[in-house]
Amino acid sequence: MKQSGKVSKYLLDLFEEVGFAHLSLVDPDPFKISLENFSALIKALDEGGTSGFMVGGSTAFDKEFLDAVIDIIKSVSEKPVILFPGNIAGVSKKADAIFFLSPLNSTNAYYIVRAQAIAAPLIKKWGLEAISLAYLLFEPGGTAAYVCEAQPIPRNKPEIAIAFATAAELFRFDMVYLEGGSGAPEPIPAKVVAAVSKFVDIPVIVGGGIRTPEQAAMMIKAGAKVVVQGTKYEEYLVRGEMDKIKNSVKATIDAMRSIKR
Ligand code: 1GP
Repeated sequence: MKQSGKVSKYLLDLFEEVGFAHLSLVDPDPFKISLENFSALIKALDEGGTSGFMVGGSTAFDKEFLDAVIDIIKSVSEKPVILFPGNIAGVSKKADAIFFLSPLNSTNAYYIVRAQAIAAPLIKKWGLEAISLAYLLFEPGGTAAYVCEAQPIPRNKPEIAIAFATAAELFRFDMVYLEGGSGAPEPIPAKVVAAVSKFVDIPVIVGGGIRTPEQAAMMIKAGAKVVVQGTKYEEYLVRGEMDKIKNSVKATIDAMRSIKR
């Protein structure tokens, strides 16, 4: 991974000093979340020890809502906000960086490179830090795989995951994301994460269906450098169970840390 700006340096320093990063994903979809209690969610995630925030999703693009979400995060936390766009409308200059991502196992050139090409000149003009990310979607696929017309990688085929992740490395992507799908019933099997992490030299991010501290720790043990969680905390927000969020993140990070001790 190249150190291309402040956020990549921040992540690389975390990998070096702590061994991993924990990113909290917020889907700026007004049909999914309301801004009531949203700053309390961010504060709890921050105090629980998350390393930063990813903002993005596959559906409902409301630019004003996206900007409002970023403003709230930045008013509550000093940790970086990284865009995780599902389409062109997921880009905002208010963020600290963008995961400039390509779903390599999509079957549609629009999602692989054409949307990114349309957004790229503006991203460069703004000086928004771009961290290139190969995005690999696994079965059962979920909304992201459906929307970007992916052919999801079978969960029992580490060799296919290795093939795509190695292609990402040879293309000089900064990182590779193994995506199990937001809200997936189970995370990607640890043995797939381990096989990919062992074979490629670029940092591996894992997300989708990671709910328990043990599952998160298992991903770090398997060699992932970043664990992403979204649905679990969004559910607390929707149910108004704000008191549970901070301890839940803290328990997750403690479990991940115990692997590195
Ligand atoms: C989705 O991998 C992320 O892109 C997070 O997944 O919402 O299941 O935590 P969850």
